Amino acid sequence: MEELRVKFEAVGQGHVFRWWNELGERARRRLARQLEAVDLDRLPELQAAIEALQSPRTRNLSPAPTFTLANENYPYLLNDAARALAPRGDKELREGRVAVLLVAGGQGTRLGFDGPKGCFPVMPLSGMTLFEVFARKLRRAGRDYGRVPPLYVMVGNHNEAATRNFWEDHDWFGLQPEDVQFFAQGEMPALDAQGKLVMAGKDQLFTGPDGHGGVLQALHVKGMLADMRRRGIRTISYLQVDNLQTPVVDPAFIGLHLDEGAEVSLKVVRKHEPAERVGIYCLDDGVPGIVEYSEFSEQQAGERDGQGRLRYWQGSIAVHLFEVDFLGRLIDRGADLPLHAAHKKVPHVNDQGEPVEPAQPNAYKFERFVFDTIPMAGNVMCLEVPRDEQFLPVKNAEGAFGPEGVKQSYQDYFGRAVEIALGKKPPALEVDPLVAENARELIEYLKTNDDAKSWDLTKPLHIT
Ligand code: UD2
Repeated sequence: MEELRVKFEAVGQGHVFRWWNELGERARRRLARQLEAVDLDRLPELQAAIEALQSPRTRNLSPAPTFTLANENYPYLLNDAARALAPRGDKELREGRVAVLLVAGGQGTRLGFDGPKGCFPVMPLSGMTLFEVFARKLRRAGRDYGRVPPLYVMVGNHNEAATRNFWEDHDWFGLQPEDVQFFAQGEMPALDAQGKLVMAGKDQLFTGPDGHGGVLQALHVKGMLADMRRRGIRTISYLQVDNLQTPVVDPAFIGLHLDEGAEVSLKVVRKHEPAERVGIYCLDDGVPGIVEYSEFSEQQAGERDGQGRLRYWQGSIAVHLFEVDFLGRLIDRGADLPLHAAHKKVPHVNDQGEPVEPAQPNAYKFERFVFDTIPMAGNVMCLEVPRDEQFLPVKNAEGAFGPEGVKQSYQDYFGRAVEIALGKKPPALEVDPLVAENARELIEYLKTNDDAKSWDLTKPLHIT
């Protein structure tokens, strides 16, 4: 213990032992365990991340090349090149070389939901949860491609048990338990304005999830990358748990990715306003990458081309493909993704050891972003996709990306498809992901289903 104390004091962090003498045996052990896990050599890296937040570096940005859509109107068409490559993706799926990685380790603070975000009841009529929507999409992929891609779910320490129990209580939503794996990401401490580690209790250091970029280390440390290799997986389809409308696997996207020899690929949508809170795909000193919305200047975000269109229109929807070999190479060479600092409200204890819930941001939290792998990739492919077909995230408690806004957009989107196929749209609507994942599929299903012609469209319609 003395050794640990000396180490912390040497870097000006001796305050973490402030209440040591008052603590009982168990509390001491708990604190010691936490402190042993802190890599003090990394404190300068945390400080550098705070400095980068306070004085962002000037970037030499330019727009990045992107495969665009042939037709932006409804219903959308990918350009011929993209469509022609779908069979290649299809083959990868049939041969079992694709896995799905769902990141669900965030804290969902903005949504204000007390539980893992994936357990949020999102569907307008049945109240089906996000996790079940993803599981059903996977079952559907199993039907389409003859095998279900294995699912890896990244959770945080704070929601690991709740997430596992939820899946178990629901019998893995019809998936095979051996095809669903959960693994927890790492944690990072927080620093206050004086650069001191924040204490959440007299016997507890504050730590929070290390960002979705923590997935790189977690895949390795928790043996998931090895598991993927054992199963013959070459390509990972990476998704965020908040996006209700994303396909779990997309053969055209996978086909293009392979044809381009990309190590990382991403999907973008056209930003509908300069201030939209999505990362921007662009070139930074000629190198492709995503610049997070918080790190993009207002002036740059608003730049327009000769036709008045946003110069930086490529909003990332955080859907990626990663080659397993590429991630393995990053791990082998000990590559670390950069840390990003954010000024946040962090619960802590005051000088008297009493708990404080701050009303204003009081400390810096640190996260790594998975898209910082993009500049490290040998080749990157970016594909534009239709916004309302593939991007409908549940982010906030209210507004367009709040539960009500999302349910409305969802029903508007599928409602238009019902109207095209049956001539009228119902007052409320839900489509089982096992039936159709997007409007094109729904129109096809309705046009070939004779029963549909006799449905009562004056009442809420639940297509199962
Ligand atoms: C993310 C992207 C943004 C944009 C947008 C699209 C970042 C930093 N920004 O913004 O560029 O593309 O999504 O929807 O990603 N998560 C973890 N562990 C963590 C933190 C987050 O698993 O430690 C998961 C979380 O569960 C969620 C996803 O990552 O599925 C996104 O996290 P977020 O809500 O913090 O990202 P957001 O909406 O600011």
